[in-house]
Amino acid sequence: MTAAISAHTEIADGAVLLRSWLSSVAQREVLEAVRRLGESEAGFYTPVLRSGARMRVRMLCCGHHWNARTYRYESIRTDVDGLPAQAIPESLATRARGAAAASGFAINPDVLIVNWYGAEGRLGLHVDKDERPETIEAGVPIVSISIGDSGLFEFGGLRRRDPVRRFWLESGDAFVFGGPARLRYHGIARIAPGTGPAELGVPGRYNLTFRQY
Ligand SMILES: O=C(O)CCC(=O)C(=O)O
Repeated sequence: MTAAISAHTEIADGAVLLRSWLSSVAQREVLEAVRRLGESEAGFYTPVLRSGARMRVRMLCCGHHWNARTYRYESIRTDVDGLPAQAIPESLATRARGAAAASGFAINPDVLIVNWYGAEGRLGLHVDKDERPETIEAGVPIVSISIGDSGLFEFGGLRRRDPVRRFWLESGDAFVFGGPARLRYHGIARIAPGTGPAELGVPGRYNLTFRQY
């Protein structure tokens, strides 16, 4: 096995792209953990927003469930099926801590949101601001890990109208944004179907965001 080469790129103050952070073996381990979560009773669902719109991504939350209607975290999936959120697998939490440390941050993740994008998947520009004010003010980062097809990531500023930078998040990449970048707008413009590593056999793109509530 050849180790993955990890390039560390500062995209903005507090925002670090760890290109090829995960080796192909590590990507497979993450994928297996995600598959196990997805096969559990409290698996993937399509969130419906309070506007009634269905999100163009399937989702699964661990640790705490993010309610798409109230934008609040809760212990059971009241907007889905009333099931308790699954625990975050320790093997995944360890990866998040490692990516944060490599980017100059620390996180004790107690929320994991897995997004599963199909070919038409996307996620509009938004800010992750539903975590506790204390952790946001402390600049505790969001740690994002991507597996499967590439996703065109949009990374803007602190205001919606600020210019947006676009770059592809590829399988095995980690992206960490905290400190002054914690409340920047971001989203996924589109997916490039069929670009994921063939040997992984991922149906689309998984993105894992680890947060500290
Ligand atoms: O899929 C991605 O890379 C971004 C995910 C995201 O922004 C989110 O879950 O809030």
